Amino acid sequence: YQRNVLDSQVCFSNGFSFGVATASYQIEGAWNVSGKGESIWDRLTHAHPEMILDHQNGDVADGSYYKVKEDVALMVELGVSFYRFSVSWPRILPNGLSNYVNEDGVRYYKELIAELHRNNITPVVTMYHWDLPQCLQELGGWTNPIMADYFVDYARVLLDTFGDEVRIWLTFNEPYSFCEDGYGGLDAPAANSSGFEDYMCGHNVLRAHGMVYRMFDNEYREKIGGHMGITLDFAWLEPATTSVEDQQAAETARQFYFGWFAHPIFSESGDYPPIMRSLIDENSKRQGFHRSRLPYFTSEEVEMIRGSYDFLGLNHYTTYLVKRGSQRLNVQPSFKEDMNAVRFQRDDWPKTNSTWLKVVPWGFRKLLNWVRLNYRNPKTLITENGVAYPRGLRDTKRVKFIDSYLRSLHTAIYQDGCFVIGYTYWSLLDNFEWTRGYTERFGLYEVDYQSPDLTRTAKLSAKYFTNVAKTGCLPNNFADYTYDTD
Ligand code: GBH
Repeated sequence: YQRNVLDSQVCFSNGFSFGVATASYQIEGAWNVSGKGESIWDRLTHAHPEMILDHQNGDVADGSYYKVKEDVALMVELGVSFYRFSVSWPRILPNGLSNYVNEDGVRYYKELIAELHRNNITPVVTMYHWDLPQCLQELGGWTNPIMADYFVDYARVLLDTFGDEVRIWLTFNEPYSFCEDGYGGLDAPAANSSGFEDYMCGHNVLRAHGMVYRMFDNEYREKIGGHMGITLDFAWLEPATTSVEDQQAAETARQFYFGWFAHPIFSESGDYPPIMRSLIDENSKRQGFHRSRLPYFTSEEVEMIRGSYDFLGLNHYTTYLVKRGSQRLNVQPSFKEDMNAVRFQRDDWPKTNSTWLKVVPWGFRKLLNWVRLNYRNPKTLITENGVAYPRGLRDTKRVKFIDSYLRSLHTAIYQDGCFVIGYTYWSLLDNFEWTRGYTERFGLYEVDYQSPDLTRTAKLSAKYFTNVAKTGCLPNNFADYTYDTD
C-alpha cells in the first residue's frame, strides 16, 4: 500500500461526529437478574443452543450491566462524541406491558446516561435492537397488529423516563433483519414463514414506527426537543453484469431489501415500493390467494408513516452482486421468490471473519448516492459500520477496513453532496454476534471471555479510531497503524 506523502489530508468538517455502538443483548449479560424478563433471544439461545455457532448465549456476554464506568472510560479514551446503545425492553418492562416498570432496569440506564453526560458523550438510544419480551412473542410477536400499540406504550415509558437526558432516538434497528431473519430465517423467534410472517412483521413495525414518531412529534418534541429516526440496514446491491435484465434485478432487489422499509418512510409518495407491491400482489393471485401476502396500509397509515423521521440511521457493512433469479411460482412462497433476484459476492473480494461480509468500500459511496437520489438526500447518521477478524490486538486489517470505508464516505459527502452527519463504528467491544455467538469479533476493544472480569484491551484499531475521532481527519501516515509500533 503506497500513499503519496503529498496527498492533502482527508478531513471531515467540524460538525461531523464520530461514535461507537453496541446493543443490549449483545453486551449486557445479567439476563435474569434484578427483575429482568425473558427475551426472545434468551429463549432461543437456551432452548436451541445448537442454533448458535458456538452454542453460546448472552447470559453473561460482556457483563456491561456491571461495567458502566469502565465502558464509558473506554469511550473517553477513544474521544468519541456519542454512544449508540439500545434499551432492553424486557429489562424495563419484564411483562412487556407498561403497567409494571422494573426500577432496577431504569436505574441501570439512568446511570449509564449520567456517566455519558459527565464525560460529554451524547447518548443515541435505540428502543428496539431485537430483544422482544418473550411473553409478547407468545401473542405472535411482530406478526400481531397489537404489538404496534404495545410498542407505543413502551416508547412512552422510555420518553417519560429518559426524555430529559436523551435527545437522539432510534425506534428500531434493522427491521429487515429481524423480520426476514426472525420470521423467515434462523434468528429469534426463528419462525419459518418467509413470504407471510416476514411481511406481517414489517407491516406492524412500520405502523409502530410511524405511531411512535407521531407521538413524539405531538407530545414530546416541544417539551424535550430532540430528534427521532430509524436505523435501516443497507448493503449495496450492484448488477452482476451490464445486461438490462441484471440491472433491473438489482434495482428490484434494492426495493425489496431497503425500499421495503425506506420507501414508506423516506420517499415522497410513501407506501411500499410499487415494484414490491405489484410483484407480491401478482404472485399471490397466481398462487391462488384471495388477498396479497403483503398487507395493505390504509391511506391514513400511509400518511402517518410517510415522512416520519428527523434523520435516517444507516447501517452499512458490505456489497453484493445481483442477478435475475429463476422464479418457481409453484414452490412455497417466500421473500426471495417474490423478488426473483439472487445476490452473491465475488470470491476475489477480500474476506473477513464473517461469511456474509466482504470488504467492498466503493459500495458505500454508491449506496449513499442511491439514498440521496431516491429519498431527497435525507439527513443521515451512519449508525453502524464495522468488521470482524480473528482475535488479536494488532488488527491492521480492521484499520485498513475502517480507513477505506471512511474514504469512500468522505467522497460521498464532499464530492457528491450526500448529507451525512456522523459515523458510528460497530462495535465498541467484541460481543455476542447473534447466531454466530462469540466467533465474530467486531470490537475496537478485545474482550477476554476466559478472564473472570471480562477484561477489555484496546486493539490497534482503537488507537487509529482515537486519532480519527479526535482530529476529524484520516491519518496521512496510515502506515503507522499497519505495522507494529510498540
Ligand atoms: C448488524 O446487522 C446488527 O445490527 C448488529 O447487531 C450486529 O452485531 C452487526 O450487524 C454485526 O454482525 O447468519 O451469516 O447468514 C448487519 C446485517 C443481517 C448481517 C444478518 C448478517 C446474517 C448473516 N446482518 N446477517 S448469517
